[in-house]
Amino acid sequence: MRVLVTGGAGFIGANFVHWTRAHRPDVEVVVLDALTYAADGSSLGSARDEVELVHGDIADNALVDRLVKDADQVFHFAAETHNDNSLADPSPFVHTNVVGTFSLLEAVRRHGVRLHHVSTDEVYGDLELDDPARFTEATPYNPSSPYSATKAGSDLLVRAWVRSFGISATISNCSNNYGPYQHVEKFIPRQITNVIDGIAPKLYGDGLNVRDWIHVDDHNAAVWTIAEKGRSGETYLIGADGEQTNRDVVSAVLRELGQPEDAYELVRDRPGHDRRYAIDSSKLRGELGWRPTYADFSSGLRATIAWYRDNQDWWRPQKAATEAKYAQLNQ
Ligand code: NAD
Ligand code: TDX
Repeated sequence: MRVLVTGGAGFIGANFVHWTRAHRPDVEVVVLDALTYAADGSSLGSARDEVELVHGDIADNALVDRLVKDADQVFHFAAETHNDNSLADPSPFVHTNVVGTFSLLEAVRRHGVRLHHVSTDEVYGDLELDDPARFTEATPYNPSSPYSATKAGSDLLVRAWVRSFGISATISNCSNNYGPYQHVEKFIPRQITNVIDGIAPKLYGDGLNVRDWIHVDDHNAAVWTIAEKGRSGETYLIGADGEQTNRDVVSAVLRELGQPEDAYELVRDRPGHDRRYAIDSSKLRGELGWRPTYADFSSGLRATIAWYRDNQDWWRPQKAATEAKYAQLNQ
């Protein structure tokens, strides 16, 4: 079996390639990645010798056509993914998330190749802190940011291509991921690397926003489960019951690195900042039998902190430029 992984040099995509080599050793992997600021070829590590890495844009129709034609399954991870960047300049988000997904859909339609589209719980908007409800597959779409709006648009394109053109495709909407190889612009790596560098972690607003954390390996195991056992045209929500306030996450990072747990700074809030995300993953668990293996967020977080402490060569080259960008936003 030959799979095409878009965005395989990014955070979740690179971890997906490692997961695939460990758990599906007979699968041949081709990665298509534009190698944007968010990518790092070194995240593929030893897999670099066994994986074909094609440097290109998912919106390049001719290139995508050639790669899809030779694949049995496409896993579509490539996207512009950072909300703060989407507020500063939405243009690459429309290009990659909407136009790029369109280009892939047309190629899988031409060649009859199955697609798994990787998306986010942010398409559902947000919940109040005290709302007993969680997102399900039936929750109406209500995205808040340019990032989540373009992801919502891409999900709807996939649904329409299934219904109107009969392509074979599944969709997953996952909650916030953490783990190794995540860019230092994102919340958890930013705060771990700040504390390592003696800088106070930065909490947006009152720091009481809630995210539902899942380890990246649990996400990727779920993606394989859905691609292999899921029904075409269906959406599956992926989550591991990992709700935490941002303040609690930062306090845990500070504690683990030997600092007072309130040694953080409250900074300017993100415009349109979603208050809370929470996933009900009963459908995935009940229909397909998936279960998370990192059920305990604090032990997964501890392992992630250790990874950033031990792999400073990986993140140092990005750190100063990332913090300079945040300084301009007073964040
Ligand atoms: P990331 O930003 O770390 O990586 C994205 C990758 O896509 C990078 O390697 C980048 O070079 C590549 N890319 C960007 N534009 C491209 C283009 N035009 N053509 C080809 N490649 C391009 O992102 P991530 O956190 O690994 O997210 C992967 C996917 O998972 C995204 O679709 C995202 O929406 C989804 N998702 C992420 C999370 C999360 O918490 N990070 C949660 C749910 C869903
Ligand atoms: O310095 C920070 N301080 C802070 O308080 C940063 C970078 C973030 N935050 C807050 C904002 C959010 O409430 O932490 C939370 C997490 O922020 P991000 O890491 O930017 O993630 P989020 O906006 O929740 O989106 C993430 O999860 C869903 C990914 O970036 C998306 O790609 C994914 O779809």
